[in-house]
Order: sequence, then structure tokens, then C-alpha cells
Amino acid sequence: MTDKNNDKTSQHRFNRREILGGAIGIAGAAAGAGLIGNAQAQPPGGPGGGPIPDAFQTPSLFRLESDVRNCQVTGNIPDDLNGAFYRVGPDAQYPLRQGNIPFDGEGHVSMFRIKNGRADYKSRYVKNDRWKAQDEAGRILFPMYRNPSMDDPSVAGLSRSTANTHIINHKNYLLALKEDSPPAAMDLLTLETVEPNFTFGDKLPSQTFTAHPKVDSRTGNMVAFGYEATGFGSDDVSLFEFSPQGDLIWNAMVKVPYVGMLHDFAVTENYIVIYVIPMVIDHQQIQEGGIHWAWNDSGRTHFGVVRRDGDGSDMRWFTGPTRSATHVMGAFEDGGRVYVDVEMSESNPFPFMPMQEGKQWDPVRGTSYMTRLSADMNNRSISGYDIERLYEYRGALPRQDDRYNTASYRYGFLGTRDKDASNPRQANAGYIRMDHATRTTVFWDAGQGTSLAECCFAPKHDNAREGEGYLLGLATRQNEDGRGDLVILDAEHLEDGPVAVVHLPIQAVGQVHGWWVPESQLPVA
Ligand code: V55
Ligand code: FE
Repeated sequence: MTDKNNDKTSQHRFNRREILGGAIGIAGAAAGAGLIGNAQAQPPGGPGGGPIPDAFQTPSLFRLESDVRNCQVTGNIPDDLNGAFYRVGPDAQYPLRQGNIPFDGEGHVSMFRIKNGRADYKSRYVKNDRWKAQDEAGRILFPMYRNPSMDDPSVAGLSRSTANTHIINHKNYLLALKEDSPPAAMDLLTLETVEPNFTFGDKLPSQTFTAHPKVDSRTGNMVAFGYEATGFGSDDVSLFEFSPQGDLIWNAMVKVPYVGMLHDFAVTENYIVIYVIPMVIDHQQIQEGGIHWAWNDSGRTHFGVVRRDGDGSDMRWFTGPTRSATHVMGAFEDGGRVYVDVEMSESNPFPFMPMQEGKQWDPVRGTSYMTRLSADMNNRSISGYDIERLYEYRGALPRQDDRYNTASYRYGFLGTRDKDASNPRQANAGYIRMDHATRTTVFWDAGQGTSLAECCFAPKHDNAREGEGYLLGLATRQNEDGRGDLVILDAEHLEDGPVAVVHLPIQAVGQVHGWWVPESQLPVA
């Protein structure tokens, strides 16, 4: 694939652009223009604003595992920020096949280990069975996103997990997650893969495990689910809860109205909410060698609420119009009404996901905004749920102070673009803090030529007030060959700009999600 960009100062960027364009086909064409170049070519639904995290600006063929000791720092890393910031994203082991999507690159985990004012950086691939088999074979053996019928016969029975979506700590492990498989367990400090197919000591009541478990705010238990839980394409969803020690506390099985992508879910004190969007399994497309999903632009959404302590039979479904939501900022209940805050778009947020019925991807209807969904559990007669847009900032990877995962919360954080820029196509990236109590926002503008990955909140100490802490995020410097900087902001004073910037001498690996583990939860080295 040739590139018309002949800017001599951006030779490296040129190459990456070529790689992305060639490797991911349609995504290269539809999103690449906005993703890899600067903001100019962005559609309104482009990076940071739309669904596609700026993360995918980093190459999906990076493959450099690295260790950077004692990174250079501008400013001062605060004394009360001690722990590790983990990131994970797809980093394709081999160029992706025509028709495949960037969500299928193999997982590459990175870590900023921060202690006593110093930061070290490390990155390692998740070396699970898939990665090892493909490394030994010297070629792709799992050539298509969530389509086992395309697999090389030699890998029959192996986990297909790319482990590329999210990471969380559980017991003494870092679990690398992909929603179609069990986790892979890594060492929290060395990032070695120690248990490539982690099934909680055979107690995992599902064949799959979500990328978005929640930690219960009161008990520290991990509440999670798996969809397509009893086999490929099944309409069974397994809901379950593990104690911090790894004991299975509770589980129940429910059915969904149709098989759609259940990327995230919500947990409140008493309820679990799963939200079914018309990113549907497409059996014909799968048979023809394509990916798992396609967008049905006339499909209805289903907001399902079920008690956390029952057998699943109390599940209530509230239906609504065609919408997409993939990530939850926070959720809570108030007098029987259940609220779930999500990024929401009217249509398919992902330009590389096929559209059914020959429709065209729509960058405007594909743009996401923070939106509050709710349903009144005390009212037996309603069959719909309510939708309220909260803020006019676009963006798709919302976060909160994760200590409030299952409780009422006030503050949310989001990577976005300046909504007041005179030319929205050139709007600078930034992070905002949303205060739901006052419905006000504070925006930090990262400046020109920088893109931002999803941010993550780190409390100042274990007993800090909600939102008292730091916001961490990876900044990619477009004008420096995509070099990476970790920015650290005071989460209560985003307007002041970073208190510290940790400089990498190289690009960072790409990122979908990130996760903070405080010093108190890390093993002693
Ligand atoms: C997402 C990411 C995935 C995936 C499904 O919304 C959904 C994000 C990186 O992989 O397989
Ligand atoms: Fe996600």
C-alpha cells in the first residue's frame, strides 16, 4: 500500500501509517487517516472523540519488548504515588489478514513501576498458548477475529485468547483479559506469563471471562461475567463473584434476548446490569471466513437487571432504541432506580466493524457521549429504560475512582477533545473530570500534536476521599515519531496541568485499557 503523505520530517510516521493501512485493511482506510496523521483528517467521530481510542495511534506491529530504568522526569513524581500503572493493547505478532480488525492483535502489556519518586518502564507480550504456538510456527495460526473455523488444525483445543483488552490484579497475579476466553495470569513485577490459561483453579463457571470485572466497594470481591459462556455463539451469560482469596462466592446463569457484544457490565449494591447492543454475532459472515460481529442498524437494545444474590430467574429486560454503549463509567442505585453511566452513540462506534444490510458507517451517529441509562425496579409496569445525555464532550473510554465501582459516585474522568475548538477537526486532546453532583467539567488541554490513551485514577492513599489522587495517562507525541510520555495530573486540579511527565526514549506499546495497582497490593520484590 502506498501513502500519499510525503512529509519528509515524518518518515517514521509514514511507515507506521503504511503498516496500519496495509495490515488492518478497512480500518486503515476508514480510521487510519484520522488515527495516524494529526487531527486534521479526523471525522467528528474520530480518535478521542469517537469510539476509537487514540490508543490505536500507536502501531499495531510494534513488537519491541523493553526495559527502561529510571526514566527521565520533568517535574516531580509525588511522594504519595507509589505502585504500578499497567497498560495493555493489541500488538499483532504477524501482520493481520485482509478483513481482520485491530482488536485481534496479540496482547502486549506494559508497566510504569513508580516508587519513591522514580519510574521504571517494562513491556512484555502475554506469552500464552496462542502466542507461543504462533511464535514457534513463525506464522499466524489464528487468522481471524473470533472465528475458530479459520484456525490452523494444529491449534485445535488451545485457548484463542489474545489477552489484549484489559488487565487487573487478582491475588498475586496480573490477569490479562480477552472477553472470549479465560484470563492469562502474569507476574505483577516481572510481567512473565505464569499461568497462560487461568481458570481460578477450575472454579471459573464459564468458558469466557469479561475484560471488565468490577471490584466490590465494600468486600473487595471481584464481580465478573462471561458471555457465550457455554460455547461459541451460545446465548448463555454466566454471572459470578470471587473473593480476593479466589473462592467462588456466588454464580448464576442467565440468557440474553440475542447474542451481541457484551463488552462491559454494571454492578451496584444489589444488582447486576447487562446491556445488549446490536453488535450481533453474524453466522453467515463467520462461515464466509469473516469476523465475529456485524452491526445491525435497526436492532433494539436491551437493558437487563438481575439481583446479585439470586439464581438469575428474576432478570428483568427493559428495551430501547438502536444504540451502542461499550463502557461503563460508574453505576449506582437510588430508591429502587438503577443508574448506569456509559459512553453512548446512536450507531456503530467502530469504523472497522462491518455494517449489515449494506449500510455505510456513519461517523456522526457513531460518536459517543456520556449518557445515563436508568430503570425503576419498583415499577412493575414499565418495559423501557430512560436515556439522558450528561455532557457534550465526546469520548469513549470513561473511568472513575475504581474504589467506587459498585457504589454511588460523584466524579468521572474521560479522554476527549476540546469541545470548544473553533475547528472541531483540529481540536486538541485532553482529559476532563466530570462532577456529577454539579454537572460541571474541568478540561485539561494536552496541546497540539499530542494524543492521549485512556486515563486511570490512582488514589493518594488507601483512605483518600473520592477523587483525591492522580490521573495517569499515556501521551503520544506525534511530532516526535510517536514517542511516549506518561502524564501525571492532580485529579482535583486538572487545570494546573501535569505535576510530572515521565519520558520514554521510545514509543510506548499501544493501549486499550490501563489499571493502577497501589503499593499495598503489590508483592514485595
Ligand atoms: C473492545 C475491544 C476489544 C474487543 C471487543 O470496546 C471490544 C472495546 C481489544 O479488543 O475484542
Ligand atoms: Fe473495554
